[in-house]
Amino acid sequence: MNSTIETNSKNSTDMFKVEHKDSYAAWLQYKNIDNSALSNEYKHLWGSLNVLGNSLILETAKKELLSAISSMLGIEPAFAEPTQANLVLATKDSLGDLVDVDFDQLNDDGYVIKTVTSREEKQIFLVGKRDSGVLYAVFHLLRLMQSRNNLQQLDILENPKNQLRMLNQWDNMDGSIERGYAGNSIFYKDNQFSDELNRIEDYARLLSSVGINGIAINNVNVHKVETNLITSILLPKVAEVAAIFRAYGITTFLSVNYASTITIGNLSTADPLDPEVRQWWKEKAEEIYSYIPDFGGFLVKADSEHRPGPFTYGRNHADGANMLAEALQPFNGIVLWRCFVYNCLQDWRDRSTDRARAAYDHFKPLDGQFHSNVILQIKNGPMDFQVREGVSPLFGAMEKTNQMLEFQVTQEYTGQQRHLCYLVPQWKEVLDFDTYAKGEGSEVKRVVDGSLFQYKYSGITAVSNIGNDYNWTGHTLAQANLYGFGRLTWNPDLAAEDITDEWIGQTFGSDELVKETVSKMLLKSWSIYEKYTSPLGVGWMVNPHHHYGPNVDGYEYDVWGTYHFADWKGIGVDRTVKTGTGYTSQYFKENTDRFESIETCPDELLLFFHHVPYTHKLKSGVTVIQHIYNTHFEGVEEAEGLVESWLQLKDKIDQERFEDSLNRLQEQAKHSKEWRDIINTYFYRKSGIKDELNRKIY
Ligand code: GCV
Repeated sequence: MNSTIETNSKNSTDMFKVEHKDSYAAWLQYKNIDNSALSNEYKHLWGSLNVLGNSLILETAKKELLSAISSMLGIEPAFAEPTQANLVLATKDSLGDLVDVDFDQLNDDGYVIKTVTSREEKQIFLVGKRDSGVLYAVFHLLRLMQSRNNLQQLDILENPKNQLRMLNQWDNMDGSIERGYAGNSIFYKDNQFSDELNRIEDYARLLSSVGINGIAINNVNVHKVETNLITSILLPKVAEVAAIFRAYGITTFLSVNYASTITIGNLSTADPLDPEVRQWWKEKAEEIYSYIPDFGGFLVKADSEHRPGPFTYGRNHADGANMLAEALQPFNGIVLWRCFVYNCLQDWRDRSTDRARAAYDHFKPLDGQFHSNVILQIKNGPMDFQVREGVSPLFGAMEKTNQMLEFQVTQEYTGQQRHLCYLVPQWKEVLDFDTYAKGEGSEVKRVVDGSLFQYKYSGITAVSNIGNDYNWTGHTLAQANLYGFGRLTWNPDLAAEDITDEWIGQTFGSDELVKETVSKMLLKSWSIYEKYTSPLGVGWMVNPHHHYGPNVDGYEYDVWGTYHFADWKGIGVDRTVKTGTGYTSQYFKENTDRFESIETCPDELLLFFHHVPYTHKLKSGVTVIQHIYNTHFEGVEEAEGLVESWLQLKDKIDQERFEDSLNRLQEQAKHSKEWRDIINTYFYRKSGIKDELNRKIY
């Protein structure tokens, strides 16, 4: 079976490139083009090259282009004068008057790709406002080539919709990854930095190819060892990693321990209003920037799940974030302050404290109090990356405070990369959710791209799903989640189907059966996973702590709690204003009304918002209990269908990727039965209501 194999040897990256070539290359396959007509056509277009300007990123762009062309076409373009070269790479500053580009239409990372046919030879210009745009243009062109597009006449203009397009690594320095499902960290091993820098560079290539421009390289739970990342002991190593990412247009950030002043600073307090504490952070920022002049800033988890924070000192989160923001300000650094702040030890019987309310309750009153270089980082839902939950009502609720959205690419609650669960459709629903913050058309995507309230900083980030497995993501098909996250972050308006096709074409080639089959599998997989796991938005029902496998009453903490409030009569969390926790009032009126009423609340979120009897009839016409039975039977059948579909591709995909995925799909199909049986039995015993179709419930 694939995957977490021993990767301790120094040369594992080099070995993977040879022995696991296709798995490792992910979507940057650059396979030889064996269609000779097309290959000749491309060769003619790529005969010569000129790169105008000098910079690290332009060097990267050239390197990527040359290696891809050599691998796909077996040629090395010759150098030619800018007026003659088939391919010209240039920035606003270096282009001169070679071709007409309206730079006012481009944002900082934007680019154009333009064919000019007026000269003797056809020329293709890849022009960015800055060098990062040129690199993105190169990856765009290579995407087109990998998908075997006609490149005769190109006229493309692209701007990323989001300014910050980031990933968060939850990697610890001992080499483990919190919620990692693809081996160990590529960054650290045995409390040291890894010396396999080429692996990090290959990761940078993958990220840059989909437009990612920032990365926080350590876990938001910053333990003792990682607190030292901001000391002179480890900063030289952080700088080495930052240099690799810099060449790919990616800025490096660190997660910091809020109480660093105590842990490493010899102070007795971390009170954000204490002058000594403030001074300590200012000096710390200066020191960090002396190693990494373009350091991005700090990512902070405070007052959450036992992490320290300003509450200890009777201060609020604006006090905490602003202290760090002040220290970073002189260097243009930013603070990514997480809103995942809640009391994990709360007793759920006290219905006035609803975890879903926490982020809004803590942060909304602070709107306008944060410095301009603070961004609030908000998880897509108010709970915790469930297979289905409401969208966080904090989006759009803070007109005067920069916001960014946090997704989870790593599949913590969605099958841990042992089950197929392609999350692009879920993310699209979140991005398209209308907050009504400024009336109709105030979708989450417009909040976090900064356009709704003209935020200074904003964007989308996510917890990464990669590790040191030879295929990066454990489940080969989970590579699609990383790809899709990047593409969607670049442009949230891209259709899920198009992103999926792009990924398949580049990863597996252009065979129609492969394309059609894999696309269907991916696009249905979230719904399949939802069917056999927790129903109708209620969430959880997973084993506590590791979050894999069914456990209906599973609860994390040593206090009273279930997440679903099921008894013999009914199930669901009453979050209404009228009779419940009042959470629905945190939305703007249109959504409050929609979710508050059982009549208008969408079926798929019914149990997230309401406690109802098992006999309650859904809009679909079936009762809640019958829905639970039906979907759990269907989910298993469909999970089995995924195996059947994949088997059709046996001779069309290389053996390793075929078998790796087959093993995982088979495990999923088997495991889905366990889910079905445990959930169905639990609710049959609880409710005493039989399945109308008399299927066997164990
Ligand atoms: C990094 C959930 C996860 C934790 C994670 C936390 C967070 O609770 O289970 O592993 O901690 O979210 O997002 O901070």
